[in-house]
Amino acid sequence: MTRTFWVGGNWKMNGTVAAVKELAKTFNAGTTSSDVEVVIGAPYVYIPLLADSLRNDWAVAGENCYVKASGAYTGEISPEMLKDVGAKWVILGHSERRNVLGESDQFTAEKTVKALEAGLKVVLCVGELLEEREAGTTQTVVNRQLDAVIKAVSEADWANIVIAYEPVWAIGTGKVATPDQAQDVHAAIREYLKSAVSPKVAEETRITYGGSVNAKNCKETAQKPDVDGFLVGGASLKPEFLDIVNATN
Ligand code: G2H
Repeated sequence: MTRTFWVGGNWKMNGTVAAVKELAKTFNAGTTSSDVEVVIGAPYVYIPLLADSLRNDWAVAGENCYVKASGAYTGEISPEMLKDVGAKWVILGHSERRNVLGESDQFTAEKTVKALEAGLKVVLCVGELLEEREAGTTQTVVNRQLDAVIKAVSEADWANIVIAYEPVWAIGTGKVATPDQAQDVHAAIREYLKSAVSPKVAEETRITYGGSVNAKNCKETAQKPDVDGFLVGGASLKPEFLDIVNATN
């Protein structure tokens, strides 16, 4: 089967009302191929505005969520709330959640379950730190992060999960993984899904790359057989995001 190319923006903690309107205008005017799925992750407060302003063929994502639908959890946002204000996706397990906010593999897996139950699709981020890569433990770390989710969700749930492989040493550093480095880890992730979940899930799950992706470096990586798209941070706040969306053209 062919996996539909998937490109996500991750605005992180950036934006203003004016910038959201301006970016939506820029993206709405862009020509994109019909066989690419595009999702923009925005800070909670801008989701309703973005969902209202953005072209209908692109979707909006939250960048995180909590594990309860409602209740006394001051400051948290539920998957149900994200859905209520127009998000169709949520980014979970981003390395900034794992490494800056201290979120565990298990908490990420619990969030994944709750988000899927609420009807959101999930961008599940995994990736190793520089010292883990240098110690040769990249695949052990990535498999461990995946394992928590594999144990928590059903085989059918994988139809609503996109994996984003984001080596932490490449995030926001300008130090992008080479096309071969990305391909090697993506192929190993697919192999792992084959044994730990099923050959069908391995074949059908989109595995995207994130970490300093830009309009210049995306083309070659996009050609790799196990790279099914990108999760883009800094460059998703610029018009060049449209070139990344069109990376396979
Ligand atoms: C990795 C990526 C988006 P950037 O975090 O998720 O950010 O493209 O800025 O490295």
